[in-house]
Amino acid sequence: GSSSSDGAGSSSGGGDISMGFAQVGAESGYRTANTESIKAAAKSAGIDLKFSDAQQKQENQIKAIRSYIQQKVDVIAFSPVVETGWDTVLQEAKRAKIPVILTDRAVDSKDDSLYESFLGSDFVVEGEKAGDWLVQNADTSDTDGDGTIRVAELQGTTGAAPAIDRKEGFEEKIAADDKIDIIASQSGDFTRDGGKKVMESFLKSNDNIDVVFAHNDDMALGAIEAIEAAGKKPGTDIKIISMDGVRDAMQALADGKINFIVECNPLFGDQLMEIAKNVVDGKKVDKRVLVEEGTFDQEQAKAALPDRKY
Ligand code: GYE
Repeated sequence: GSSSSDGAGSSSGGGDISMGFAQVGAESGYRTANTESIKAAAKSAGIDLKFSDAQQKQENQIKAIRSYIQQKVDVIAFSPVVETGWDTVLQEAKRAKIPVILTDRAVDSKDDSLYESFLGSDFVVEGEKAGDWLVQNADTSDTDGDGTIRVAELQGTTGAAPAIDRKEGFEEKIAADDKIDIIASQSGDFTRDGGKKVMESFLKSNDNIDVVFAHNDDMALGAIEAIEAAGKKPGTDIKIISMDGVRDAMQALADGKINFIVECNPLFGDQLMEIAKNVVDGKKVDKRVLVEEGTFDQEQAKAALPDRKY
């Protein structure tokens, strides 16, 4: 790294690069898999990783980033819990000449010189895939056969890029069919407990929900508990569309309790370490690096489960 004095002879990659990583939290299966991927990749790349968990609070992430600046790490990476409010701390990093890499979630800033690269999924596309599926499966998704497909939406963390973008992509696609209506929409904060509680309250005030659109698997799994507790059959009485593709949800998909999952892949640790090395070496890196992902229906989930890595 820039502060190294003995790295010149080492071609093993990594050398003594230090990285400060400010994680969102441990709110979901996606997140814990992402954390494991980053820790394992840092280790095998020989990068000295300083890791912090912000418990889904922006102020904690900002504190962590400031402490990495103080420690003069070679590179900072983080997954911004919400989109806005980052300019000040990112300017501090820039002034300290510490490059920043965004992972997983984007920031909403006019100044794109505040970060070197953004590595993560395209959440609008993910929302579109979910919306397309519903439009294509509209007939069987009108579970009470009354001519209207009533969707209850479990949103991710308020202000987070994946919550904003998945909603946008989904709404754009379902607009093609005026029988499809979002009748309730609330944040379950990407947690199982949040999904369960919000679904319980949706079920109390609406007895004709046909479809749940959950912005992640954990909330879908919480919703399944609430639906079963209300005496209904998830996947049949109420169709469920979810996102991420974590093992528990893939199992629920294979078991018929979820109907469709849009994959969101958290296993980009190795890609991140590669970008970090290049950034620290002063090489040019792509400003936007996408993570590859697909979708699963029930049969595809059965086939994919044995090799599922997260
Ligand atoms: O879908 C959700 C997690 O930012 C893509 O965050 C990520 C989302 C993921 O809590 O499970």
